[in-house]
Amino acid sequence: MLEKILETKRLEIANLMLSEQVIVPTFSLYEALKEPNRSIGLIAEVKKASPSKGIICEQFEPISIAKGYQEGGADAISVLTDEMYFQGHRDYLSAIKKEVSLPVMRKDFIIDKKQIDETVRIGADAMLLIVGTVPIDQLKELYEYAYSLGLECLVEVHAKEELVELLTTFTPKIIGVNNRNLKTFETTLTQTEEMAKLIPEGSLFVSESGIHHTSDLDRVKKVGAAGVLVGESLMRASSPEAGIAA
Ligand code: IGP
Repeated sequence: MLEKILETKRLEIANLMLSEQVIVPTFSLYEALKEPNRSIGLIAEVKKASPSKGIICEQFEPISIAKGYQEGGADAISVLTDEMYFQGHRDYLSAIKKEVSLPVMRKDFIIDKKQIDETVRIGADAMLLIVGTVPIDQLKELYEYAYSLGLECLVEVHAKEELVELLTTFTPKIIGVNNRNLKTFETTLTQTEEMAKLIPEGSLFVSESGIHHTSDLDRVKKVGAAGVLVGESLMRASSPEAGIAA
């Protein structure tokens, strides 16, 4: 699946057109996670669909969802911009950025500097980088390039080996542990618990995917997660605010 997605990205990159204007990032994801509204930071995700679940949200109104997240007390917003597999759009991010005063993170498969040039033009404050999508040295270059433009990165890993490889090359300020197994699509918080021990003191870490209950928050908080990234369970709630409250 990942290979298929990356193939699509390479085609998109070849056809990418950039506008002149750069929008300077305004809100820090790092700071938001460091001083969260609750005992653990919440990055709430605007996500219409996914390859594993299909359509998650029928009545998809990205701006009102993001506003609801803000009203509900989220610390940051994540917006899927991949069109082909997640039915996202970069215009959703640009529109949301204008309406909320929280850090907005671009969730996509970023494997080329050109996409980072695009990311600062659509109005993101932060973006996702995924270990395993490009060789680790290249990932480091992308990370440094993003920061040079004022964009923060959440660097995602799926396995212990990936985390070890990452940390021998560079130490991201924000590390995401994805609880989803990319082959089976199953999620388990054991993933976060096992990798937590390897996260360096100076980095914040976020537990991503498969978070549904307050007991899940307690579990990942206990092992030191600064934040969680939640998509599906908030998207399926009766309203974004109600989802966060629950
Ligand atoms: C959210 P969930 O299980 O709460 O919907 O997961 C988020 O972690 C997930 O969307 C995600 C993702 C990604 C999506 C994590 N890493 C990379 C696309 C690409």
